[in-house]
This record gives sequence, C-alpha cells and structure tokens, in this order.
Amino acid sequence: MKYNFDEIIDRRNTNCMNTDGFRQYIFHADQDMKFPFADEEFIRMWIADMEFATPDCIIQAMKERLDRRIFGYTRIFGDDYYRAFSGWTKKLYDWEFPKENLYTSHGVIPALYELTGYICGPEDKVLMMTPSYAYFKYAAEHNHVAYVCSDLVNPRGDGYYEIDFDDFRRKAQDPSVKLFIFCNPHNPTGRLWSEEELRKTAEICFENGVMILSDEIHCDLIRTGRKHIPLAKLYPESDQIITCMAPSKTFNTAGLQFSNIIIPNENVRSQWLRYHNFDENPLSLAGAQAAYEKGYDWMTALREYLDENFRFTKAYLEEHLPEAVFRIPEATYLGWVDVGAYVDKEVNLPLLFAEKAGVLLEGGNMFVQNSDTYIRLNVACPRAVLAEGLRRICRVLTE
Ligand code: LCS
Repeated sequence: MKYNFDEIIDRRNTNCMNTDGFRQYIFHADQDMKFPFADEEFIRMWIADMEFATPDCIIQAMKERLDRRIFGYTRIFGDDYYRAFSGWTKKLYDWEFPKENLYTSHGVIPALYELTGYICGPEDKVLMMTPSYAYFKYAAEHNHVAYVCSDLVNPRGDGYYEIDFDDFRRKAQDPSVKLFIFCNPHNPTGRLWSEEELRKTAEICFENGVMILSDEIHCDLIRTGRKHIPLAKLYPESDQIITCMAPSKTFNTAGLQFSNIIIPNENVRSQWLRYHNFDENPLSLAGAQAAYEKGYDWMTALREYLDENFRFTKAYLEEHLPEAVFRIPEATYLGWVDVGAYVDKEVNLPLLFAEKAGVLLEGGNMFVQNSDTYIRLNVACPRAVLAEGLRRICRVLTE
C-alpha cells in the first residue's frame, strides 16, 4: 500500500477537538464530566475529521511556506490558487467557474453564518432538509431568523433517503423562506443526490425565489465509481446558487480553516466584499493549493480505504446486529445506522455508547429532527480501530 491508512496516530496534547472536545461538543459538559473509560480508551467515531495523516504533499508545501519565515497579512493575489482549485473541479466534476466568483472563508460554517445574514432579513426564514448537520440550524439562529425543516423520507425503510418533494415544495412556497441551505452530498444520510433530484430541488427554489446555499464540503469523498454533480454546474446561467467546497474533509485539514465559496450573485458578492474582512492563513493557503495540485492520488487511495471500511462495517453489522438498518452511503465517511430495534426512542444514544461501550459517536437529536434511534459512525479510521468500535457497539446493543 502506497499510503498507510492503518497507522494509529496519537493526537493527544494537540488541542484536538476529537480527543479533548467531546465533553463540550456532544454532552454540553465541562472537562469534569466523568466516564467509566479513560479518555484514551475511547474509540472515537464522532466529529467529522479523520484519524489519518494529512498527505505529505500538503505538509511539504506548508513546510516550504514556513521556511519563508514571515507570516504577515495574507490574501490571494495572482491566479495560482484559482488555477489549482478550478483545475480540481474541472478534473473531478467537469465544472469550472469564473475567477471573480471565487472567495475563501475560514470554514464553510463561518461562511454559512455570514451569508445567511446577507441573504435573510429578520422576518425571513431558512429552509433545510432533516436530519441535518446542526450548524445549518445554528446559522439561522445566529442571525435570529427562523428555520423550516423538510424531513427526508426513507420509504422502503432500508436507509436510502429521498426528498419528499411535495413537502419541500410546500415549505419553499412560504413567502418568508428566502434561503435553502442544501447539503450535497448529504450529512448524515450519505446521499449523493442524482441529477433528477438536483434539478427538481433547484427548480422548486427558483420558482419560489429561494436562494440556494449548496454545501458540497463532502463532495470529494464519495464511493469509488460514483459521480458528484455540483448543483451550480446544472445552471451555469443562474446566480441563485452559492457553492461551498473545501479541502478540509478530503485531506483532513479542518483545523487549517480554509474553504472555497463560489458566489455568482452580484448583490451577495458586494456585501461579502464589503464586510468579509478576513485575511488568509498563509500556511492554510499553501496547504490548500498543494492539495488541489498534488493530492489526487492520495485521495483516490483514501476513497478505496473508506470503501473497504464500509464493506467491513456492513458485513459486521449484518452478522452481529441483524436488526440494525444500514446501507453503505454513496458519499461521506459517515455511516447512518438505525438501531431502533435495540433501543427506545427516548434513550440518549451518544451517552449510552460513551458510558457503556466506550465509543464516542453522534446520534439522535444532534441532527435537528427526524433522527431518533439513529447513530452516526465516522469510519475514517484505521480498520483495527473501526473493528473495535463496531465490536463494542454491537456488544452493548445485544447484551
Ligand atoms: N458543512 C457540512 C455539511 C459539514 O458536515 C461540516 C463538518 C461542515 C460544513 C464544517 O465546515 P467547516 O466550517 O469546518 O469548513 N461536519 C462536521 C460534523 O458533522 N461533525 O463535526 C464536523
């Protein structure tokens, strides 16, 4: 194997959210919260980062930038970064966008917070599909605007989620809904929306004057052989779709806080230009550019490792937890598992698994709504760690 995804890397004492931030993030508790497991005994399958080392091409580019020794205010000048990132979107998605539409942000979430404020006034509402990454809801709350949820449906009960278009249309028709925050591929269900689904969704928004913020942060990490379609690619003439992509999920660089925001809309762009007063982190910029120029080979190897982790997970659950509902997601490294056959609806699932299994995971109402009895398993970890996590989860549910 050219890249070693089996390596277990010690992350302690790096101010790491994954190892040290779970009390606060999952349990809203302080560092005194006690568990029957020591922190280093937990199997961590929660926050959406990976247990794999960032590829050398990124680390090398950052080292070269470090050697320049001065880290003053930095912004993107010239074409190098645009060429690297648009080269990536062209190669992977056959999609390009004009340079003047590309902006960067210290994360997709900060951009969602900011853009929601530019697009929505105090009486407006944000629409989202649920279950949802909770920060979509927080983006609305942060701006003191209301939010409306359209529940995804799982019509065959097999974990393959679909959009309830009648419900979505009804909600989009509310004249106060001004913004739809879309997740493609979808966290947590792992759906990679088809062209037909994308078109139907977009057209409902267009018909109702709803702007779309398409969060495509997970788009690179899809199962081998699948194709992601950027929503904006389908509507090159539209200025109603803002696209967010980032190297952070793909290359495990969330802490570098660098993301791409593609804004074709003049009005939103002028507000962004006026108020978005953040410079770049020079190391993050060097890393992002290297990722898009040199990271493809590593990413394809990572995809294969994740594919295998999902095959392993599926086989393990079928054997040891036959009543759980799980299907290998089309995208993301997040498995969405219904354990409703084994637990009551009221159970606090993250707490149950932390206390009884020594596994940190997200689940239940952490995903806004429509997520009772579901747990989300982050499988972006060495296979040995995954195997131990699954063993512990299944033991607790079947004991
Ligand atoms: N958008 C989606 C759909 C995400 O899943 C995440 C991270 C972000 C944005 C964060 O973007 P950033 O601000 O880091 O650029 N998802 C996480 C999750 O599900 N648990 O922990 C992080």
